[in-house]
Amino acid sequence: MGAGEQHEEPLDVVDLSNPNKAELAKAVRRACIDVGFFYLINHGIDQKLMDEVLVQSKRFFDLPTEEKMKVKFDKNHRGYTPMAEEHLDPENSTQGDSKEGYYIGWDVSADDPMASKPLHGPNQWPSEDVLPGWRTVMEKYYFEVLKLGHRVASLIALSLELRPDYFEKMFTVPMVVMRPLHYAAVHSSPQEGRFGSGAHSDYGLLTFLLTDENSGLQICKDKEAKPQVWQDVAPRRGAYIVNLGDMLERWTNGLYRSTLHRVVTKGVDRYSFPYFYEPNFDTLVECLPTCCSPTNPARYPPLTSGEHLLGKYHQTHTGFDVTAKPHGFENLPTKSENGAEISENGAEIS
Ligand SMILES: O=C(O)CCC(=O)C(=O)O
Ligand SMILES: [Fe+2]
Repeated sequence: MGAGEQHEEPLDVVDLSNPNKAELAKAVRRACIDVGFFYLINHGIDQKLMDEVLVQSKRFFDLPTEEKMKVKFDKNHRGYTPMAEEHLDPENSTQGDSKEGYYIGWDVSADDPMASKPLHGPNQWPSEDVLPGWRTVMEKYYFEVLKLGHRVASLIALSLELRPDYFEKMFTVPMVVMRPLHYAAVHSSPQEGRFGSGAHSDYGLLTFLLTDENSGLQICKDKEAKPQVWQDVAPRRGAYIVNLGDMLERWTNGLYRSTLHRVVTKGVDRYSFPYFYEPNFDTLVECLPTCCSPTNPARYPPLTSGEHLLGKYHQTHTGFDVTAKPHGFENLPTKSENGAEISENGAEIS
């Protein structure tokens, strides 16, 4: 196969119905080291609920723009992001991503002291008159997948020879965010720099991706390869496509991979529903004890989960004002000339 050509990548399958935890942890470890992506099956989320959130998501995106703009995303990073608002890979694309989305996070009421933190606050909801029942379905899904996130995080901990509850205390007011997405029925053109989603790696710990039956997701296992080779990841009904984010790559000292991916649309509308499982704002992301040693010292300086995520959103959302809420971080990551991210202390980060 010629350079740059695409072929389908059969991902490892992790079957959560396997009662043998050690076997499961081993399968997770292999997938996380090799690709950073796997299919998750028998995960316990009802297929009907998975179908229903996609139906409800389409109902929202079918609304007139004027109606959607009533819940346009706010300083808390919740609500509607219009078509092309996000620009995930400005270096290789000539325009914003051909998608619209809707951020739903942990609901922190406006009078809660936590609401003063960046990326925290009340969710926005379309009016019940316009979309009756929408909020109920979305909230149900949010909490069901949250439980699944805890199960998989516990497996990740086991796979790293940590206590199964290692990550538990980091999820009391988590920055878990889900984001229904609608991709426009246009043809992406990598040659001309047009993408559904530009190339990126996810920011946080784990992503649970639900998609409709339309293909489009591609991964690039070796981001340094020239030219890059992109492989299709087929949708698989009933399964989640789980992938790891930069925070976990950093936490594991580069052992687990946060793999580059993008979406190339094929002229049909496409709906997907990523669920970003991220820890509390103040969680310290510091090399895990089982991932460094005197011969393999920590490669990244510690930073908080909030600092990490704020920097990421800041880089990719044209409408996100990182200064809208005080955060006390002066060293938000910026792009270096070669595109790698650096923090102000000069360290290159993932
Ligand atoms: O829509 C997809 O298949 C992928 C979406 C994605 O990668 C993201 O939102 O981070
Ligand atoms: Fe992604």
